[in-house]
Amino acid sequence: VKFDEHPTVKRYREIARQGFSQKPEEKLDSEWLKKLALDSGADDVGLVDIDRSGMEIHRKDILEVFPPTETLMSLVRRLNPENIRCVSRAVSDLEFLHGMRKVDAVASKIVEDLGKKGVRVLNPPSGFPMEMAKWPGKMWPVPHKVVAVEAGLGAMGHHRLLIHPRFGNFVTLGTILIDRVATAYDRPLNFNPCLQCKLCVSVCPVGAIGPDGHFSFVNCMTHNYRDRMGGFLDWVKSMVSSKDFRSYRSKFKDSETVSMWQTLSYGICNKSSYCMAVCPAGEEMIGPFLDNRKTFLETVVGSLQDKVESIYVVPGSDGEAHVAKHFPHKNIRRIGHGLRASSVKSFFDALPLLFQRNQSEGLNATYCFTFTGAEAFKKTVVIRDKKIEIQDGHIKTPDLHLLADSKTWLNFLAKEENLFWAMLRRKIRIRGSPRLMKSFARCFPS
Ligand code: B12
Ligand code: SF4
Repeated sequence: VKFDEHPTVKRYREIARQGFSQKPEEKLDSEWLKKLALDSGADDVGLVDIDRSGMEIHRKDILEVFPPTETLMSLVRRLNPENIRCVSRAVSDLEFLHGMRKVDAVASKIVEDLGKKGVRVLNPPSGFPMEMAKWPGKMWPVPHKVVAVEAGLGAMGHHRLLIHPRFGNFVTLGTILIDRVATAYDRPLNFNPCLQCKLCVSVCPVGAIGPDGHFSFVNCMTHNYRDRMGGFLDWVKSMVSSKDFRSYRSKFKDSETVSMWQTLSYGICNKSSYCMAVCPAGEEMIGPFLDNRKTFLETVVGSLQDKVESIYVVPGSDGEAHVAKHFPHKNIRRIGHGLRASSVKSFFDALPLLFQRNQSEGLNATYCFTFTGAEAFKKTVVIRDKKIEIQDGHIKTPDLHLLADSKTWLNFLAKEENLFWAMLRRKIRIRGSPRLMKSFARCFPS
């Protein structure tokens, strides 16, 4: 068969004649693309070009998974607010599970249709699975909230969730990466649907959302993700370090073990997500809040605040202090967050995420770190006014200088190496007051 007569070559040229070809230089009509998304089941859609400044810090990760990306299609799928607001975790979890699956299914449908027309596309997961080999680092290539904001599908609320102007925050998000330029792109909204009512602040059981907008990633994750990722690691640790079933049961109630079974067998379950539940923002959501605020507060917010339930916190964390102060009727369960540094780099990357700002009250100190051995690093950590700052290299006069062999340090963090033994062997050395080291450790309970 002559090359031009080969069935594959002929078919490709046929498709190209119908208006679509695999030539990446041909633009895709944006209205047509959006209609395809809506017809496939999306509730809203927007388009973003990869080159815009809002995508700058995320571009490298996106291009790593799909180098030809030119256009990002942001997808919104509505959630049923009544399910999310329900005091039963099972009802709320079902909605999240379905919501995520639906947005992934919509993305798959669009990808299939575009693929048939010769357009190269990639649909990263809306949530899980994630690139777990990167744990405890950033495991997702595309930040759907950021893309949705750029696509004008909403703005980030006080609670750091995307609020759609009509549907409120009751949405799941997805993104499709496309190898073509589109004829037109969307722009961010010119207002933020967030009402600054701060109900999200008042309902979060672990105080992860501060009134000033501070977000404690680790306190949120420790409680909400009790049955996944770091919570799962903590469970494994509890199990293997128990000498018998009785000792295991002193750490895990039977209801907690079967909860883990449910997450593993049925799908991911959350312990809270209350910040999303109480948010009254969005044209189609605001009615009950505007019409009768008292009833809204009593029924939607109060029912979650009053609920008697287990709240998972790291001992000595701001989360633990918050539950004790604001929700004394809830049961504090002390656990580990499971985020163990796998390298000195990930130790420094994680410090801002793990920082417990209230535990640093009164501490104003500069720490220099020198790591040697397998990983050589010089860093400076400044803790001042309940804030943390990390710089490359050293400043001249630190309050404390820690010098350590990198492997020994990681073993110490994993509680597999005794600090005094490491100091005796001069694998870890401290120049400065040990009191400052203790204050440092208090800011990062594990
Ligand atoms: C990481 C993540 C989390 C983290 C951090 C949340 C955050 N504010 O960024 C945790 C575990 C705390 C979390 C919790 C929840 N999440 Co979440 N999460 C994500 C994820 C994977 C990426 C978020 C992101 O890109 N943030 C944007 C960057 C710019 O935020 P940032 O503040 O600069 O950085 C934060 C993260 O990078 C994170 N981080 C940095 N390094 C590491 C390392 C690890 C190991 C982890 C886990 C996180 C992490 O900490 C930083 C500080 O907050 C997305 C899915 C996706 N692929 O986009 C869903 C997503 C944002 N989550 C979602 C939801 C629904 C939730 C929860 C309600 C729980 C639930 N039921 O699923 C809570 C709400 C908490 C809150 N108020 O934010 C939805 C949001 C929908 C919406 N309306 O906005 C998303 C979009 C999933 C989806 N497809 O719909 N989530
Ligand atoms: S609950 Fe209120 S403050 Fe929090 S995100 Fe929603 S509108 Fe904004």
